Amino acid sequence: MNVSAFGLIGLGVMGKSLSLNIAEKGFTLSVYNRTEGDEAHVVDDFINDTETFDSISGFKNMEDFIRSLESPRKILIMVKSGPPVDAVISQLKPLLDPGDIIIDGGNSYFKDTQERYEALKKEGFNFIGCGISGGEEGARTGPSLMPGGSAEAYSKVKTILEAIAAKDAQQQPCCTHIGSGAAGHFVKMIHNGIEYAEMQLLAELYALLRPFYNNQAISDLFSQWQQTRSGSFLLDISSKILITKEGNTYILDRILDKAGNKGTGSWSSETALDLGQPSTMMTSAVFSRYISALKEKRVDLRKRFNNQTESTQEPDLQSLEKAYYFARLINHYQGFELIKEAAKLYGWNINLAELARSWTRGCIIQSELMSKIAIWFQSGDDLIKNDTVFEHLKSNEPAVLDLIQNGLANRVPVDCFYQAYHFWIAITTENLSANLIQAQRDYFGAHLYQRNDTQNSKFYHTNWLDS
Ligand code: NBP
Repeated sequence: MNVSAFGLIGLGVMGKSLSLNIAEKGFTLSVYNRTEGDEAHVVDDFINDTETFDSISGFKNMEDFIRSLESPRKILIMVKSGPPVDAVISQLKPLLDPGDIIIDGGNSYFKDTQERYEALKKEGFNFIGCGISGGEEGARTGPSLMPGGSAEAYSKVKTILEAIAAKDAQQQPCCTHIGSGAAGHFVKMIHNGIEYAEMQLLAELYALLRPFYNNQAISDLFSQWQQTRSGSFLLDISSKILITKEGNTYILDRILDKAGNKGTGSWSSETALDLGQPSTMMTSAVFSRYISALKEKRVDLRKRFNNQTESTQEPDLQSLEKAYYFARLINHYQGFELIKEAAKLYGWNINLAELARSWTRGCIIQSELMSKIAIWFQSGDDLIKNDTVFEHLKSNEPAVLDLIQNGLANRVPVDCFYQAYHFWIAITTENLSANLIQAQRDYFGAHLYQRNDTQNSKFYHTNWLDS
């Protein structure tokens, strides 16, 4: 029997597209999907699909699938995160040999990945948690890949992963070994956290503009920005979404304003809280989605306003673009700081310039800014201290203030812009009011405080009631 170079389990949206991408790059591939219930025909349908390549062999029996793979076996699991991943791993283990490589390409929570990595290592198997971004289209034509696990295991799958990945402006693959253990799934999670805030900023701009401009005009404005430093995949698709019609109606105008989520934004936010990192923008973007979900309550409360109109002050378009770039700088800064902190804690040696480079194509947060960040990281890993970044933030503070004031005047919530501004003000303030917090803590709980009139780092307590 001919053996395949690679195996893939899970012919869902992503699995099918990745399979075609792998085959197109000239690798022989075995694919497996379970055959429960309605899924009995999934493999046959895929293999019979006109686009399917001869180099793909389909299997409905796991033993046959495993036998069809060359050694060491390299198997990509593309199933939903959580229990399905463990179910597939349990099915695989008795059939595998030591040294075989399992890759989880789903959006798994990084702590699950770390546990699986350690447990499988003890049993002699290699496990790579690989973040994949780009959606269905990216998976088919070239996603951004974020593989973790051991460098040795990565070296055995590098050729295939790099072949299917998107290529950056210099034709280098948007795939780099991120770090050991769960590093790959960790950075994918933060990628999604950054994505949440990037999406929310665009939604807030749309909210500020729509009382004064129609969809076509907002789309035109976004298209203009697309040609500038503000260009990005998300800006581009937003510009297209704004003018897509169903008959004579814009589809956007018919979409209920209740945002869904699959949890990666809240995972990122929880992680920021756990690591003591002020990732305020992604967290605010998550909360904005949660508030949007309270549609019935919003409709109910709104009725008490007697249809009073609110938007009267037109926003200044130049300020908007400057404020947008400002807020995106803060968002990316916060995201990369969170990655740095986790890398320190978990002992991952993450090359930030390489990571940013691998996000310049193929993924949802690819942008002109990301290309600049990849270069800026080559001369230092503290983005906010970069002269260009700092000067931009400093000089565009008034534009963000202007945007926020416009939002407040028109009663348009702009939480994410507000968080960017607030963070910038706080991070550049020498004396915050936390001395009062420390005093309160010491007053009611004897939690101690440090003093600013000594050079030592000792902690002090005051008997407040006796003073
Ligand atoms: P789909 O829901 O389209 O496909 C999931 C696949 O998992 C199906 O083939 C399903 O088989 C299979 N599966 C499940 Br669910 N439980 C299984 C089990 N216990 N044993 C065997 N197979 C099982 O998901 P998708 O959109 O392709 O996403 C897959 C992963 O990739 C997810 O973790 C997702 O978060 C991640 N991801 C998705 C995107 C995207 O844009 N969609 C982007 C990046 C990452 P069945 O056919 O029998 O139900």
